[in-house]
This record gives sequence, structure tokens and C-alpha cells, in this order.
Amino acid sequence: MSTEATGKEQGPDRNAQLFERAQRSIPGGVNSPVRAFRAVGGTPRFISKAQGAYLWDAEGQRYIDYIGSWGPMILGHGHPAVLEAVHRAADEGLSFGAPTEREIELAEEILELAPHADQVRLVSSGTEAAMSAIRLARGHTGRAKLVKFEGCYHGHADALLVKAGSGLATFGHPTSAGVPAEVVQHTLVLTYNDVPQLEAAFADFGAEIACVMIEPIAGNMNFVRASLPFMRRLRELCTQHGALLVFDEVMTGFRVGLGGAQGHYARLIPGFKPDLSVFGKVIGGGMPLAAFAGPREVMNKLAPLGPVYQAGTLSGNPVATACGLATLREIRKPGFYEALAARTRSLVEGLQSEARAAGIPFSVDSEGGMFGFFFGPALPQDYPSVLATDGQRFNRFFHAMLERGVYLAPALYEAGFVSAAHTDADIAATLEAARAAFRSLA
Ligand code: KE4
Repeated sequence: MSTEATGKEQGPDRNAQLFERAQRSIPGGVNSPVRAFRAVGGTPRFISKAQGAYLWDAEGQRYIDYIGSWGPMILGHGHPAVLEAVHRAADEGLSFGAPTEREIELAEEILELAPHADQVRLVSSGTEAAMSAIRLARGHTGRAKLVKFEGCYHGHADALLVKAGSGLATFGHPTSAGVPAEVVQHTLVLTYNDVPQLEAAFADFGAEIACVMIEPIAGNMNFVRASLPFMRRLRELCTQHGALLVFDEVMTGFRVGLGGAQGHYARLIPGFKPDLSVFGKVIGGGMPLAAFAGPREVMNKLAPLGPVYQAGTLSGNPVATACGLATLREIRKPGFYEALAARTRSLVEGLQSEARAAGIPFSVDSEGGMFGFFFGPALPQDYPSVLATDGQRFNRFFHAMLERGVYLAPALYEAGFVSAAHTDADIAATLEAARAAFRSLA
């Protein structure tokens, strides 16, 4: 067996060997389900190193990376300023369980970019941030009901593992074993972009709704935008009924633009702002860091000031905050998002034209450094229409691209991400691979 620069053993079936070994000690061989490739089939790639826009797997195969750790790696892997900040922070100490100046700096940077919020609490994962935001909304309003939308994912807290029921008032059908019906009895799942259904829900339960949590651009059903009429009406109804509008920007925050999706909607709907925001991914730069933010009158309800308890041993971890700060400082540089959005647009427009040339029904969309594509003639507007696209073709395309050294998200319902490290040559190489991949599908 040869060893490579990474010092790890290599061989033609190293990924398969590692996957087989991993399954002996880790459920499904992975620490997060989507990594197991079960939606697309085949053997997951065990990554040995990453640099810039590229990943290398255990067999030394190089891939152009369009997952970027599911969003965090917006600068690309191994950005020198980020690594230098992380190394310096690590030398000063990995964790103290006590406040640090760097947490204040990161909180201030986040608040500059989320103008609706006065305060922010740092945590270690998007799940933790979303779960805490819901508890805070319920504590602040004194109400129990929670509204979410089918196809949106806000982490795996019990109250959020709920599937859409058949009718409007069908609260609380757990999607996961181990979640008692009582825990999700207050969670109502509606259809994304469905204004009449939203109005009916508020007409029936408005006075009981603590919050509505939404992915403002739904990256967990690949890439589905909230329509302006829907988003405008959602804001009106939350205000009218005293429910908090919670923007889950774990994926879109600092990804679709410096001001996230809320900045995008504020430009389109005068005066628009959410009541609470949930952030993650990019703000940690690849380290475990997430956050939730809101106006002082709401955030003051949090322990130790108020009655809503929330805590975390590694919250605001000094190495993670150094990584996040270094990342945010880079993305705030002039022209960063214009260049990222242009490169992402050139990717999706190229994919669209290659699919058209091969006669394959295909639709694409992107915002900033986030993109999605579907094997179907029109962009879906909700989860059922995402499922109605051609999943088989998606899976075959995924593998055809993987074989050609392009690493896309291994599931129809996931979004894709471009980094600042992706060059025009990388986009061109991706489109060349796509040309052959589409031909293999025709
Ligand atoms: P984490 O607990 O995985 O840090 O964040 C949960 C979360 C919350 N909100 C949104 C909008 C999210 O996209 C996520 C996590 N996203 C998935 C990818 N779709 C993470 C990948 C994974 O589960 O391994």
C-alpha cells in the first residue's frame, strides 16, 4: 500500500475499506446521516485533506468541492488568514469556560450585519441555535404553538422532527422514532409558499402561535425561494397576531449575501425584518459555532437575566470564535460577494446550457454563493414539487460527476455551495464534466 503526503495508507478500494471499518464502530459509518450516500447510493468518500476549492479522498482522488462542509467553507479550505488565526488562538488556549474578549468582537460583528438584532448568543451548532430560539420565542410570548414548513430543516431538536399532516389542523406527527407525540403536539407544518393555508392557520390559531420558523431560501429542499407575496404576508400575519418571525439563516446567513436572506428581502420589501435570526455554518468558518440574535427586549428573557434557560460548555469557544472572526473579516472585503455571486451564476447558467444541449429537462437557481438544480422543466416552489422532479436522474448525474472529480451534494434535497477559492478554470472543468455527464443521461 502506498502512503501519500497525508501519511495515510492508500489503495484502490481505500474508501470501501474505511467505510466497512467505520460501520463497525459508528452507526452507519458516519457521524451525520447525509454523509453515508444512502440517498444516492455508492461508497462515501473518506476525505484525507482539503485545500482551496479541492478535496482529496483516501485514494488520493481530487474533487472540486461544491459542498464546502455544507456551507461553512465560503473562503475555500485552508485560507491562510483563517489558519493563522486558529493556530494563534489554539496556542493561547483551547477552552476556558469563561468569557473572552473575542466573543464580544464576534457578537459585535454579527450584530453589525443583522441590523434588526440588538444582542446575540453564541452556541455550538445550528440545531442548538434553532432549538434555543424556539424556547426563547415561547418564553417571550407565553405561547406554545410553533409553525414550520415542509421541506425546511432546522436541526434535529425534537419539536422540529415533524412531518406535514394531511389537513391544516394536523399538529404533531413525528418524523423520527423516539419523539413522543406530546412533544410535537404544538408543531404545525405548513406548505412553503402557500399563502391561503398560512392565512387559515393564523385565523385558527393566531393567538397561540409563539413563532414561525422558516428558511428564507430553503436550502434543505435543494433551492426554493420564498415568494415575495408569501414572505410579505408572513411578516404581516406574525405582526398582526404577535407571533415572532424566526429566520433560520444557518445556511443562507453570510452565504447568499453579506446581509443574508434578510438583507435580500429587506431590499425587496420596504422595512422588512425578522424578529429573531438563527445563524451557523459560515460564522464558524468550519469550526463548531452558531448563534441566535434578536431585539434586546426578547434576548433579555435569556438566562442569566431572564427565565428562559439556555447554556453550553463550549459556547463561544475561543478557537471557534477566532475562526469565525477571521472568516467574517475576509467576506466583508469590498467585492467579495459580487465576485462569488458572478462565479456561482456562471456555474448554474453553464449547467443549464449543457443540460439544454443534451435535451435534458433541467432548472437552476442561485443567490450569492449558494445554488441548486433540479431535473425538471421548472423551479419547484414547495416540497411536493421538489419530490416530483426526477430523482433517479439526479442520482445518476451525481455519480457521473463524482467519477469525473466533481463533488456535488449527495442528495436531491441539498443545496450546493461555491467558495471564493473556486476559479474560472474550476467552473470550466465542472462544466466540461457536466457536458459528458448530461450526455450519459440522455
Ligand atoms: P447543525 O446542527 O447541523 O449545525 O445545523 C442544523 C441546521 C439548521 N438550519 C439549517 C437551515 C440547516 O441547513 C442546518 C444543517 N444543514 C445540514 C445540511 N442540509 C447539515 C448537514 C448535516 O446534517 O450533516
